[in-house]
Amino acid sequence: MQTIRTVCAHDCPDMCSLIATVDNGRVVRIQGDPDHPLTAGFACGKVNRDMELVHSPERITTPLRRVGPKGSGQFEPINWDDALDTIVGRWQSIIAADGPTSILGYAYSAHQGLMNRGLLNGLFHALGTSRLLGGTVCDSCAEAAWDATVGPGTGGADPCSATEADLIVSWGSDLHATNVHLWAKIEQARKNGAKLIVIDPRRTRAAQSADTYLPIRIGTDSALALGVMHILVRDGKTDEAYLAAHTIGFDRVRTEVLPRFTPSYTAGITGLAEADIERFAALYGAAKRSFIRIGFGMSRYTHGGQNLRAVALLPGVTGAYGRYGGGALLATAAAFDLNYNAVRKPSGPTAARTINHLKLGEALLEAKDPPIKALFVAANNPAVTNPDTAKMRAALARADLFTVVHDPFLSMTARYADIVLPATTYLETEDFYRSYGTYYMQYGHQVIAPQGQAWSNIRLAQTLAGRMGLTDPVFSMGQREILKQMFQGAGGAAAAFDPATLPDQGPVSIASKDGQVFRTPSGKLEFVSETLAAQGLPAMPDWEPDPEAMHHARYPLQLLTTPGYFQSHTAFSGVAFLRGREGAPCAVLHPQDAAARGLRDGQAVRLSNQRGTIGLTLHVRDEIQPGVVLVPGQRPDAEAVAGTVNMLCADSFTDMGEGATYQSTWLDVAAW
Ligand SMILES: Nc1nc2c(c(=O)[nH]1)N[C@H]1C(S)=C(S)[C@@H](COP(=O)(O)OP(=O)(O)OC[C@H]3O[C@@H](n4cnc5c(=O)[nH]c(N)nc54)[C@H](O)[C@@H]3O)O[C@H]1N2
Ligand SMILES: Nc1nc2c(c(=O)[nH]1)N[C@H]1C(S)=C(S)[C@@H](COP(=O)(O)OP(=O)(O)OC[C@H]3O[C@@H](n4cnc5c(=O)[nH]c(N)nc54)[C@H](O)[C@@H]3O)O[C@H]1N2
Ligand code: SF4
Ligand SMILES: [Mo]
Repeated sequence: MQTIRTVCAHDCPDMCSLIATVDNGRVVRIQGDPDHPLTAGFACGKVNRDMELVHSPERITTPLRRVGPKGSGQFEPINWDDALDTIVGRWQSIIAADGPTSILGYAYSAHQGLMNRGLLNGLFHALGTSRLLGGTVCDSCAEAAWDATVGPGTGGADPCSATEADLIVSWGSDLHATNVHLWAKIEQARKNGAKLIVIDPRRTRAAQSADTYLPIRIGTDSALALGVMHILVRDGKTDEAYLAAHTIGFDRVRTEVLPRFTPSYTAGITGLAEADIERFAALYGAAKRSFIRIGFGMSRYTHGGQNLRAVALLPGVTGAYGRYGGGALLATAAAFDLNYNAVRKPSGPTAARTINHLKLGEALLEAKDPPIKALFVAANNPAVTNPDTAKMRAALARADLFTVVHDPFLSMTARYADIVLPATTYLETEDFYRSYGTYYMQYGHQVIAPQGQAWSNIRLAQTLAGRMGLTDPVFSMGQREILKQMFQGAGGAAAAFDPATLPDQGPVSIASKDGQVFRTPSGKLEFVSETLAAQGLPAMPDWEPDPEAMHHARYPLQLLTTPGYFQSHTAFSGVAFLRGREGAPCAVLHPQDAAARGLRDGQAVRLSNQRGTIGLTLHVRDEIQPGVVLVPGQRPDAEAVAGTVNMLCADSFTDMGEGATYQSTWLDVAAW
C-alpha cells in the first residue's frame, strides 16, 4: 500500500488536494487532504468513489474505429498506430485541400490540469485551425458581467475568509452540490454567530438549513439587488465614504434607477414577499462583513449579465468589499497571472476563425469558406451538454465530417466519432492546477499507470504535434520543464513561487487580506459602465422581462436547470454507484402544477416545447414554486425515458459574454 498526494481535476471550484491509496496498481481509496485548509480532510460524495471511475468496467481500453452508422455506437478496436495514421492522413489532406481552418479541435474543462487541457489547445493553435471560443456553455456571461463591473483580472472574496463574515448570502449557488468545502466554512462562520441567507428558485439543502430562504423567481436577481439598494438608500445604510472613494456612478443609479425599485415593485417582479425583502435589506445593511457567494445559475438566462452585475454591485453600497470576510465571490481564476500562452499558444497565426462553443452545432452545419471538415473533441460531451442538442447531433451525424473524440468513456459524442481514442483519467496523469474558486495552486502527482491503452491528453498532444511536423519545444518537453515555462513572466502573487520546488510543495495560496481590487477602466466599482454602453448595452443595472417569455401562453412552465448532486454534467456517468445515487433522470413539479395536469409522483412524463420532446420520471415536490419545472443535471439519453434536457434549450446568447441561456426555456409537461 502506498499513498500519493494529488489534485482533483474535475471541473469544480474547490480543486481539492487528495490523498490516494494504491494497492497493487489499483486505487483503493481516495480521501481529502487534511493539510489543505479548504479541503480540510474530506472529498465530496462523487470523488470519494473515483476508484470506481478510474477502474470502471465501462471505460474504453483501446482506440476504436467506427463500423456502424454515426451515433449507433458500433466500433471495432484498432491499434494506436493505425488510429494516428488515419487521423494524421485525413488532417493533412483536409489542410492541403481547404486550409487549416477547415479543422476545429479543442480540449474543454473536464480535466482542469493546465497542461492536459492547455497543450491540446496549443496543438490546434500551432496548426492554425479554427479555434473554439470556450466557456460560453458555462461562465462567459458571468465573467463578462463581473469584468464590466469589478474588472478583468480580478478574483472575488477568498472562500477561506468566509469564516470571518457576520452575514453570508448564498445567491444562486447550490453549495452542497458545487461548493461543498465553502459550506464547511459557512458552518464555521455560523458557529461564530453569522447568519445565512439563501436566494434560489430551488429550496436547496442549504436553503433548508438557512436562517432565511428567499424563493426568488428565475432571472429576477437584478430586481432584488436593486430593491435592496433602494431600501439601503431609504434607510441611510449606504457607506458614502466607500462609495465616494471606490465606486463610480452610484449617484446616477440612486436618482435614475433606484426610485422605481420600491419594495412593492420588487416583490411583484421577484415573487418574494415585501416583508422578506425588507428583512433581507435590513440584515444586509446592518452587517459589516457580508459575504455573497454568487453562483453561475442566474447568468444562464437572456438577461443573465444584468442579473449578475447588479448582485456584484451590492457589496459596494455598504462598503463590504473593503473588509476581509466581506465582499462577493464569483470566481478566482483571473487572479492567477501565469504564462498560459506558453502552453496554449506556442506558435500559430495571431488570428484564426473562432467558433462559439454553444453554437458548435450551427457552425458544423453552416460554416462556409471553408466549411468544417474535421472535428477533434477532448474532455467535452456536447451531444448532451450543449444547448439545442438536436441540432448538435444533426451536425455530428454529417457524413462528410471526420470526427475524433478522446475520452475515457464512450460518451454520447464519441458515438458519432470516426475514431475514438481512450483517454486516461486525472489519476493516471500529472499536472499543475490553479483553482477557479479558491486561491490555491498545486502540483498533482500521477497515482497509477494509464489503464488499458489509455493516453493522457498531454501524450496525445505531443505525439500528434510530432506527426504533424510541429517543432515548438513545448511539444517535446517533460512536464516539469513545461511548468517552468508557465512561470516565466508570471505576474502578481504567483510570480513569487519557484516552479522547481512546487511539485514537492503541496497546496500554496496567493490569497491576500486586502480589500477587493477593481480593474475596470476607472479603477473603481462601476455602477455606470461606459464599456457596456459602448457595446450598446445599458450602462446602469436594471431589470427587464425576458423576451422569450412570449412563449409563455403556449408553454406555461419555465425550466430550472441545476447541477446534479452525484453527477457533474456527464463526467461521472460511467460510475454505476453514482448513477444510482443520483436516481433516474427526473423532472420536478410543484404539487399544484402536477394536480392541474393530473400527474402523480413517479410516473413517466413528456416535457415538450417548440424545439422537441423528452421523457423523464416525475417527482412532485414543493422545493420549487408553481410555474417552474426543475430538471437536475444533464443526463445521457440511455438513463432517461427518452432524450436529454438540452433538446429543449435554444442556442441563443445572453446579453453579455455570448453565453448560454438554458433557463430562458418555456415548456409544458404531460403524461408520457
Ligand atoms: N455536483 C456537481 N458539482 C459541480 C457541477 C455539477 O454539475 N455537479 N458543475 C461544475 C461546473 S462545470 C460549474 S460551472 C460549477 C458551477 O455550477 P452551477 O451550475 O453554476 O451551479 P451553482 O453555482 O451551484 O448554481 C446553481 C444554483 O443556482 C440556482 N439558480 C438558477 N437560476 C437562478 C436564478 O435565476 N436566480 C438565482 N438566485 N438562482 C438561480 C439553481 O437553482 C442552483 O441552486 O459547478 C461545478 N461543480
Ligand atoms: N441544461 C444545462 N446544460 C448545461 C449546463 C447547465 O447548467 N444546464 N451547464 C453547462 C456547464 S457549466 C458546463 S461546464 C458544460 C460541461 O459540459 P461537458 O464539458 O460536456 O462536461 P461533461 O459532461 O463532464 O463531459 C466531459 C467529458 O470529458 C471526459 N473526460 C473526463 N476526463 C477526461 C480527461 O482527462 N481527458 C479527456 N480527453 N476526456 C476526459 C468525460 O468522460 C466526459 O465525457 O455543460 C453545460 N451544459
Ligand atoms: S469537491 Fe470538487 S474538487 Fe473537491 S473532490 Fe469533489 S469534485 Fe473534486
Ligand atoms: Mo461549467
